[in-house]
Amino acid sequence: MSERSFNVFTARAEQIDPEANIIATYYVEGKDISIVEAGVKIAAEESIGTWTEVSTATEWIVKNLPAKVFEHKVQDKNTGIIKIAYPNTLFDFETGGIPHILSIVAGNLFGSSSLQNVRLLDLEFPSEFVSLFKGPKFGIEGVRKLIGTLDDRRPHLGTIIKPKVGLNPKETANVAYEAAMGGVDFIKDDETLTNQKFCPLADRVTHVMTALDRVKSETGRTVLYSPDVTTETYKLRDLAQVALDHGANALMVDVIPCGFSAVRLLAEDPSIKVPIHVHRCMHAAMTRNPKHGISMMVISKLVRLAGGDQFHTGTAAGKMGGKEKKIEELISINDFLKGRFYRLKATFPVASGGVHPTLVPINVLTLGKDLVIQAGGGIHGHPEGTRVGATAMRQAIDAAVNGVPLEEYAKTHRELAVAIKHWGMKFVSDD
Ligand code: CAP
Ligand code: MG
Repeated sequence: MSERSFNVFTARAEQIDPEANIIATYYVEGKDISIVEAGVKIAAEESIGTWTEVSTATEWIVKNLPAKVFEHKVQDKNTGIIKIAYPNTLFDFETGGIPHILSIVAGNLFGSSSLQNVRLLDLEFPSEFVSLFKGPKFGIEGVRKLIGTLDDRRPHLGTIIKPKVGLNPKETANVAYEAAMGGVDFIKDDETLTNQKFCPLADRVTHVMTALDRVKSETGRTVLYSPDVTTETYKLRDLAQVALDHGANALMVDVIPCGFSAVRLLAEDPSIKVPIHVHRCMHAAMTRNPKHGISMMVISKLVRLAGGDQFHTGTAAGKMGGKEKKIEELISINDFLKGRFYRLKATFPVASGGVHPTLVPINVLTLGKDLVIQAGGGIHGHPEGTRVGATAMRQAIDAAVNGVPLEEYAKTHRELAVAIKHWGMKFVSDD
């Protein structure tokens, strides 16, 4: 690395003002280069550099625009953690928003031939950037107010209509009615269902909401239903309107296929007065490899900025994810979503995927009560059907929040006992 590059693309930590920069933390593995050299390559590529020196760089550019490596921690030879400060002047926060940020902090660098691996671990934003976002419209408190759990603050129970696709609108509504009568607070479409011919969105929402209105009149309970409006950006607002016009009291969108801006478009629209549930399908293409890609912490920060009211972050035990999945990472992500982040409301973390009653205690004990515990197969796969399956899940939640061992609670709660007998007490861990 030339001395000039070192001087242009590095700085001492005390020279970096977090209010004047977006700060990115990366895990890097240099190919026969040190992590500082790897960091300089990233800083150059993502700010003013390219693979060779150019005569056209003006004094102003070199003074004001370079990204700077300002912290590094070697883990092993050419492997370690670096922090890079990207000056606010590099961006137009108002126009560029999240897409533009990502084109820089998560852009060409992933393909650099100088790096064996690189993973974007975290992003820290200046208040100038965060102040442009409205964030979640409802947040945890707003969703709890809709469901009526502001006082008892138990975890919410959600379900995913299963089979994930194929039911017609009436059949979908029957499953929704049974799940709601069994005790679920929240019902979502699966991430692959939108407006297919076998279950058109408008019909589905009409039938499901009629069923949930019946639940309301029979039990007094409000149950949210989030139809999936995942579609092309230019069609998103109209499809969301179709769902709202037919009574939807929540909306769902797949953030990775649609983009963070799709979440923001729905969340920041003042005429959309329902919570936004955000599914993360496709995330594992970026998050699964512990050495390369983008962390769930980064994705979670962007979803909260964009305004997701509920977001899938994973389970303490379930079916998704692999050996690399770390519980402490999941806890830190959920703590971020629930914690203070400038003035933005909190986002409800969702634990879903392979969950059934036996797995409820470990998820509640590990992830806390400000949690949406979701089960698809774990409810609709109960030997006595959906309604009993939902009741068994609610019983497992009650046992967990009251600190009663599940098998003890099952002695006086038949639905739970049948579930435990069916799935066993050996919980399915992610590994
Ligand atoms: C869960 C689910 C969700 C997963 C996604 C599924 O169904 O509907 O999409 O929760 O995983 O299709 O697997 P089950 P994550 O309850 O039947 O597993 O929440 O980790 O993104
Ligand atoms: Mg699913």
